[in-house]
Amino acid sequence: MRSLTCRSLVPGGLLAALVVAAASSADQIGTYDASLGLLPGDICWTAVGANQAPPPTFVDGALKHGQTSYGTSSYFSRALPPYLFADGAAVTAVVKIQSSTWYASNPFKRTGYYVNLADKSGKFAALGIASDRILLQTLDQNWSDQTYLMDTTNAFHTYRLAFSGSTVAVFVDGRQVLSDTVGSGATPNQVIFGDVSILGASTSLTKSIVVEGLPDCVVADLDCDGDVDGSDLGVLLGAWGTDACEADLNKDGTVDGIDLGTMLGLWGA
Ligand SMILES: [Ca+2]
Ligand SMILES: [Ca+2]
Ligand SMILES: [Ca+2]
Repeated sequence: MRSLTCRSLVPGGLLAALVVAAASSADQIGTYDASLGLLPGDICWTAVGANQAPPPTFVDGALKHGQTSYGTSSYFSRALPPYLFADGAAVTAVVKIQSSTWYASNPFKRTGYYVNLADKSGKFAALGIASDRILLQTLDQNWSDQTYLMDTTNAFHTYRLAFSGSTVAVFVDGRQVLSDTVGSGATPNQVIFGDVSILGASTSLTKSIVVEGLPDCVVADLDCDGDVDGSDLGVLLGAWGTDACEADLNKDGTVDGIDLGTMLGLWGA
């Protein structure tokens, strides 16, 4: 379902700087900073949903995800290799909501902007941001919601979804406003963020996204299990000739012999 390539999003001359930046933050992955005027080279953007969302663009120095198609959930995500959260895992988004509402069709509740963390044990929580409220959602077969009413429009706010033991909390501009017990469920390993178009009118600007507390795998350890071996090779060969971002180790837009050479050079690491 990938619709975007790293090639189209990352100016090649700046890729090296991004790689260095990613390597220097051992417990941070998925870092995007609009002040750099760049999409992150270490994030593999993937559009998910029946209707593919358009590529994110820059507006006024921030990333604009939407507006996306009407009537079908569609959003940009990064699907990560299998991982388990380190204690204190968190995702922080600096977002300005331009338009969105919220939608309830029990047990599912959605808002226009969505941040989701789920690890391979099923540990799960999601933050939904609408123009008039935010929701903390945990998945434990049923959805449970904590709601905080606020006007999210007109200004950028810092939203932080943070795990601590069995608790997940939401902070807005540094102040805790919601908390709940961490959910569990069958959700795939994912970090998702972006506009959700289920409402048809979700648009926002994003200044930065930082994901913390996940294992920092070596570049060729595609399944993030601590070594580079046949299972990783299988992933790479399965993506051969495509623009699959996770397997495109040098982010030049094609999975080919260059990437294979990099993987073989790190074999067993
Ligand atoms: Ca591996
Ligand atoms: Ca392995
Ligand atoms: Ca490549």
